[in-house]
Amino acid sequence: MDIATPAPGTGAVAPRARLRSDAPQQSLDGRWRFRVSPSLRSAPAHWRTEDAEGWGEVEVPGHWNLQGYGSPAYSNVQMPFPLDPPYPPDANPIGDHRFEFVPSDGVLAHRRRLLRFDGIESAAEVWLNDTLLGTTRGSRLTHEFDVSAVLTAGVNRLAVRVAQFSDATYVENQDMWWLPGVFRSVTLLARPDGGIDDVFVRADYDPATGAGLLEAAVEVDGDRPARIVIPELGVDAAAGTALRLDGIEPWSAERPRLYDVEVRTAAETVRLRVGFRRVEVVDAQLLVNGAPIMFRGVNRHEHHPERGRVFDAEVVREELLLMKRHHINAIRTSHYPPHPDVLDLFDELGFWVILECDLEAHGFDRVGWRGVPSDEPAWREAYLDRMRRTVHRDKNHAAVILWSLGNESYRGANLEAMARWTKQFDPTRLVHYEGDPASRYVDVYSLMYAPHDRIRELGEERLQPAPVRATADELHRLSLPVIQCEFAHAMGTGPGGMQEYWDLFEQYPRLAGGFVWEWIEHGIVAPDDGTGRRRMLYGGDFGEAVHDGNFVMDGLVDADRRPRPGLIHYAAVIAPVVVTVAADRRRVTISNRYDTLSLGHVALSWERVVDGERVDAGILTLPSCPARSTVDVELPESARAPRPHAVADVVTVTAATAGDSPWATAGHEVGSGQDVVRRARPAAAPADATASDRGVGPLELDPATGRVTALGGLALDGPTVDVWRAPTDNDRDYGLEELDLPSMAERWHDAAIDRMVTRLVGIDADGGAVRVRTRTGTPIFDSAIDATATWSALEDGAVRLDIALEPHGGWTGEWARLGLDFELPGAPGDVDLVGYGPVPSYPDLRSGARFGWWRIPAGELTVGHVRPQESGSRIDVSEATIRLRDATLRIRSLTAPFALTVSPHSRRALAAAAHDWELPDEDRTFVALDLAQAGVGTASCGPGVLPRHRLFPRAAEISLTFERLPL
Ligand code: IPT
Repeated sequence: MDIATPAPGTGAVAPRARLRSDAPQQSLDGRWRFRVSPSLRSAPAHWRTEDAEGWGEVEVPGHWNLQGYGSPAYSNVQMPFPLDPPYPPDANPIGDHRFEFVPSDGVLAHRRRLLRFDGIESAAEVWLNDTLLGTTRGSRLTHEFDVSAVLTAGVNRLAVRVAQFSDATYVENQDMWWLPGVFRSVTLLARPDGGIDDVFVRADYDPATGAGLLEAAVEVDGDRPARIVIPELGVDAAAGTALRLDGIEPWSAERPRLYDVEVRTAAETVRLRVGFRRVEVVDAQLLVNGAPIMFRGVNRHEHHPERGRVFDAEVVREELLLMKRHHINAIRTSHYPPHPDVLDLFDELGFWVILECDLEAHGFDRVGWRGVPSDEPAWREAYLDRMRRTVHRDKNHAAVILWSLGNESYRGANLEAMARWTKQFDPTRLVHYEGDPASRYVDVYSLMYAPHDRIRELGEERLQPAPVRATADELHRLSLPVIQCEFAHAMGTGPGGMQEYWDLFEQYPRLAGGFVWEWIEHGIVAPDDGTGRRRMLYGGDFGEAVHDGNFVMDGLVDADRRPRPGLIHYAAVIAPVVVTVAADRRRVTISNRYDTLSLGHVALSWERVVDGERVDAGILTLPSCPARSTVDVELPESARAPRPHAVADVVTVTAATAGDSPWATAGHEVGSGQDVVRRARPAAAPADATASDRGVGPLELDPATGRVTALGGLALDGPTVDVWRAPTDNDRDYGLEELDLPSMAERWHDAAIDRMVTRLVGIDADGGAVRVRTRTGTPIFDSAIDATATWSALEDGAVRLDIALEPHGGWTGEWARLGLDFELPGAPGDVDLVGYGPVPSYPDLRSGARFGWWRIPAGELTVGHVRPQESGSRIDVSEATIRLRDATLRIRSLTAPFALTVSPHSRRALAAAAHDWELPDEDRTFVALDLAQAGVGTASCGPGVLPRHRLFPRAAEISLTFERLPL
C-alpha cells in the first residue's frame, strides 16, 4: 500500500452526480470484521485472505478510534507528526476491514455494478474477492469502483485497508479530531445497461421575465436517448434540449421552491429536485435572482459527541431546523463536503451554501508555508481530483451557490487550476477561496476575523491604508463583494461585537454578511465513570503529544446541539425584522431585512407591562412591506397614556410568523423591539436605629474588617471590591494578538488584579449610619480602589448601602469589571430579576436580551462551558431576588442598574478547573454586583473588545438596598 504519494487515488470511475435512481442498490453497512496494526510495516501481509474470525468488529459507518481501538486526537494547525511530505509517520494506525456479503438478486440482475464509498479517512486500498479495485484519497469525497467483472453470485469478500495518516493528511489538516475509518456508507449499485450515469441540470432563472431556463446534460450508457419530465410543468422533452419555462417560481433560501424532475431512459429513472436561480456579481454586489443577498451564516462541521463525523439523518434535520429557527440562512460546509444527504436538506429547508472542497494544508503555516503542496506540480492532479469529486457529486443542488476550493492552504498554481476548472465546468456558480491574496481566481473578496475597522474600510471601498501600498490586486479585490467566511469566534463566553459587525454589513451594499465560526462544539463524551455525569472531553484529554486543548470547543451550540447564549444573541443580531419603538410611543418602525420576502407572513403584536404587570396588549396591522423596505405602524393611545410606575413601564412590539413553517409553529418570533422607561425606586424612610461599628438594624459588621457578616441572621459575607473576572476563552486570546500585547488574562495577572487585598481604613458610626472606608489594592503595585460604604437601616426592614469607589494610585491597564462581591451559604436557587434577560449578557453581547421581570432557574444562572470561565452576567438589573438554602435575599438599586452574576462557583475555582465536571461543590452562592463591565470581544480568534466596550479605571457609585425576605 502506497500511502506516501502526492497523487490522487487510483482505480475509481470518473466522479459523477449523486443521483436518486430506481436501479437496485444494496447497503453494505453493518458490523465488519476489524483489526488494527500500529504501523504499515507491522500490518500483516495476508490481511486480505487470512481467516478473520478471530478479529474484532466495528460498526460501518464508523471511526475505529471511537469504538475502542485507540483513541481520538485533536490538533488544529499543528501537524501531529513531522512535516515531511508526502510521508506519514511510522506510528500510523492501519485498520484492516473485512466484510462478506451476498449480492441481492436485484443487483445481480444487472451486468454493470459499482461499489461506492462515501467517505474513508484518510487513505484506503480496496479489494473485492482478492482483486484490487483501487485506492482512495479525499476522506470526505465519494469514490466508486467498477465491480462488474469482480462481483459474483454467492459470498463476496470485501477487504479494505485504511491508513489513519497518509500523504492525504498534509492536505486534510482541518481544525478537528483525527478520526480514521470507513465513516460513511458503503453501497453496491446496479447500473442498468442503457442507464443514466450522470446528470447535470442547469436551472437558470431570469428575474426580468420570470422564466426558467432548464438544460440537463445527461450521460446515458450506450448513448441511448433520455427524456426529461417535469410533471408539474407539463414538460416531457428530449434531454439535452434547452427549455424555456414561463412563470417559474425561483428558489431562494427564504422560499426554497423545488420542482420534481425525472430523467428517464427505457432502463432507468432518476429523480431530482430542482430549484431555479441565478447567481451573479453586479456592481460589487452578490445577487441571486437579481436581488442582493446577505449571508446570515455559520460554519458547519460534521460532529457528534459519540459518533464523530458519522451522519445521522434525524440529528442533522433537527440541527438544520434549529438553525432556521435562529434565522441562520447560510452555511459554509467547513472544510469539506458534508454527507451527501445533507445537500437534500439544504435544498429543501433553504440555505445559501458555500460548498467547500476537502482541502486544508494549514500545517505548513508553522514553517512559513515552505513546501506547501498548493504550488507543487506533483500535487496538481490530487488537487484537481478533489475539486472534481466535490463539484460533481453536488452539482445539481440549488442551495450551492458558491464552490470553495478549500481552507487555509496558502496560494499556488494548483488552487488556481482548481478554480479555472470549476469556473469552466460550472459557470452558473461563483468560486470562493479565502486564501487567494489577490482574489484573482475567485469571485468574492473573502476574509476571516477582520476587525471592524477593516470591514468598514472595505465597505467604503477604501484601499488598504499605509504602510501597505495599494496594489493592482487590491484594486481588483475592491471590485468584488466582500464576505467574512469566518468571523465572531464562538468560543466560551462570547462572541462579543457581532452587532457592531452587522451594523456595518447593513450599511454598505458590497458587504454580503458572514459566517460565524462555528456552529457546533466538537466535544467528545468520555465513557461513564460511574457517576452518571456527561463528561465532555477536548484536546489533550486523550494524552496527545501534540494538541490544541479546548480550541475545538467554539460553537454556537454545544456538542449536544443545545444553544449557547451566543446563538440567542446572533439570532437577534440577524433577525429578519427590525422593530424600533419610537420613544414617544406614537409609532413603531418595521424594517424588513429579508432578501426576497415581503412581510405578508408576519403578524405584529404589542404589549405594555408596568411594574411587571401586563396592562394592555393588542394586535397591530402591518401594511404591505416588501423585502428591504421599512414601514411605520401607529401605536394605540393606550401605549403611552400616563401611568405611574415604581420601576419600569415597557412597551414591547413583537413580529412573529402568522402561520406554521417547517421549522417553527405559528408565533415564532422574527424580530422585536422595546421602549423601556425606568426610574430608580424611591428609598423607604430611614428606620429609627442606632448604628455602631458592629452594624445597624438587621445588619451585622465585623469591626475588625468592616465587612458584613450577617443580614437578619443570614450569613452574608462582603462586599469585596473587585475588578477581575475568571478569564474567558476570549480573555485568554489564543489567536490574533492585539498590538503585540499579551492576552487580557495575562495582563490582568501581571497587574495582580486577580489577587487584590483589602485594608480597613476606618469605621465610624454616626447616628443611624455606619461608614466603612477600605482600600483594596493589588499586591506588588500601588494601584488600589478606595471604597466608602455607608450602611443604614430603613423603615421597611431593608438596609441601605451607599457606596463610592474611587481608583487610587498608578493604574495603567484595563479592568474586567468594577464590582462588589458577596458570598452566601449554600448553592443558589432560582433568581428573579428586573432587568435584561433571560439570556446572559455583556456590554458587547446583548442583542438577544430583553427588558423584563425574569425568573432564571438555578441551572441557568451560569453557562456550562466545558472549560470553566466567567459567564452568566445579566446587565442593567435594578432588582434581584436570590433564593438560597435557608433564606431569600432581595437586592435593589436606588440609583443606576447593575450587572448581576449569581454563581455556585467562585472565580478562583472557575479559573483553576480544566473541565466543568471537575468544579468542586463549594456549597456557596457567589453574587457579583458590577457597577461597570468590560465587553467580552472575540479575541480567542479575532479582534478583542472594541474600545467603546472596554473598561478603563474609573470611579463609580451606587445606592442599594439589601433585605432578607421570609422563605
Ligand atoms: C481558522 C480556520 O479556518 C478554522 O478552521 C478554525 O481553525 C478557526 O481558525 C479557529 O477556530 S484559521 C485562523 C488562523 C484564523
